[in-house]
Amino acid sequence: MTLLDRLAAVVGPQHVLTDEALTRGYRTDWTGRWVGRSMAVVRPASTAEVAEVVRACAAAGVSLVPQGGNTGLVGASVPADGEVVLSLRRLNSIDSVDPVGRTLGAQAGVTVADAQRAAAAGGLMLGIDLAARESATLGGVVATNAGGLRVVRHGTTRAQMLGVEAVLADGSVLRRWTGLAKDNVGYDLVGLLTGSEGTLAVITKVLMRLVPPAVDVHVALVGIASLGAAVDVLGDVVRAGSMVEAAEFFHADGLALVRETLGLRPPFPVDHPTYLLLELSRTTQDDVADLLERQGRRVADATIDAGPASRLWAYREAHTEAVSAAAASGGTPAVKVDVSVPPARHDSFESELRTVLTARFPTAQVVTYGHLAEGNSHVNLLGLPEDAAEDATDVVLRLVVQYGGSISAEHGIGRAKQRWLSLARSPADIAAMQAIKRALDPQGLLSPGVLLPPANPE
Ligand code: 2HG
Ligand code: ZN
Repeated sequence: MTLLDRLAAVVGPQHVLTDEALTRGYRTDWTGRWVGRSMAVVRPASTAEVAEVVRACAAAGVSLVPQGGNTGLVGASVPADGEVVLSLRRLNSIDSVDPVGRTLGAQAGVTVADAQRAAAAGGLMLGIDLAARESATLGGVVATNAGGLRVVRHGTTRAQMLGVEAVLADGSVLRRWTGLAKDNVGYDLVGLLTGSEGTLAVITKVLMRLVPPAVDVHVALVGIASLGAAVDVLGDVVRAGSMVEAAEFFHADGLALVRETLGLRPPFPVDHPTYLLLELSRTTQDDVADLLERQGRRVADATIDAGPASRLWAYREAHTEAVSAAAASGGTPAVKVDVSVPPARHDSFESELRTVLTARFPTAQVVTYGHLAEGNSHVNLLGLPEDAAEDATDVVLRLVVQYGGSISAEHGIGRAKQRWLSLARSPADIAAMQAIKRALDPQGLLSPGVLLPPANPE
């Protein structure tokens, strides 16, 4: 029996896709920058089927790439050179919402938006939110330790994790599923699999904590002179004891792209260099207005809406789509570099970045936006010649390191940043990660070339 026959026997022939046209969407990442070859796309419907698929691939010595909603931006969810794509999207049921223990248990292919709706129906909230919520899956956000819009309030995905079920490279099923806030037995394998980018196991189920819902929410969009001024305003707002649910930023050039793509009206009568979007809870319109009033001339203009304030959020959330539309009209995908720096140095980092990049790559348009509280800039480069992508990424990442920042804030390393790992982690650290990889996946079957260099054959 060939591997394809065996896979078809496990999941049903209609769930083993080999046709180039049918597999294309699974082989191409969201940015269009990463397009790979795949032996087949396999779509199991249960943990048992995932385990069988992994066992069959292991026996045949064929590598696998687990994939959720395929919204990742670093090439980690698509194959490179013939790997089987293991799509988890059919594992899409929510097992439980426990309003007393405040947990949600769900299969890996449940979308973030569906999990949010289930949590809300139980009177609670998922601590994770991101613009790709309707397509991104829980397994994917766990595999990447995604950040998103609510890290300032609830932390990253790792901070939401109570348990996980995952299929290891030998087909065995690891399950940590107590749901207890206090459970201190042994190594933190749940934390380890969170952010492992598909290299250590295939996540099949997740048990996440739920948080109290944000109430009396107001959103302010603030026009401001600089990123530094935005950091200062946020600092004052935090020190005033306000409950900050989100703090985002973008600049005039990004807003222009968003307005063009979505056909939106400008938020203010005049443009401002930078915009701060603040979401606060347990507050009133008047309190938010007073808070901003006290900022004096730092705040050039502001508009406040009651939550969910989708009209104001659209200006920030549509940036990814607007950049992608602009890149498509220019003919090359944008170069996307997700980084973080200490917030106090964020403004000088961005200023120096623009200077350095435009001096070296005169045709580049540098569009940044991101999550202010974590000093997290999404650096998007348009108008770069395709052969300059690596060099431009190198310039960004080296500057980030000089500023004491991280070369991956929330998107992961994937294939995109693999060659820069040693900028961010010491040899001893990388050796420890490689030892873990070898212990859990001795054949190097899972997502080869993602995060770590592919293992040398022994
Ligand atoms: C966001 O914050 C996402 O909108 C995507 O992390 C970032 O488009 C990007 O570079
Ligand atoms: Zn982001």
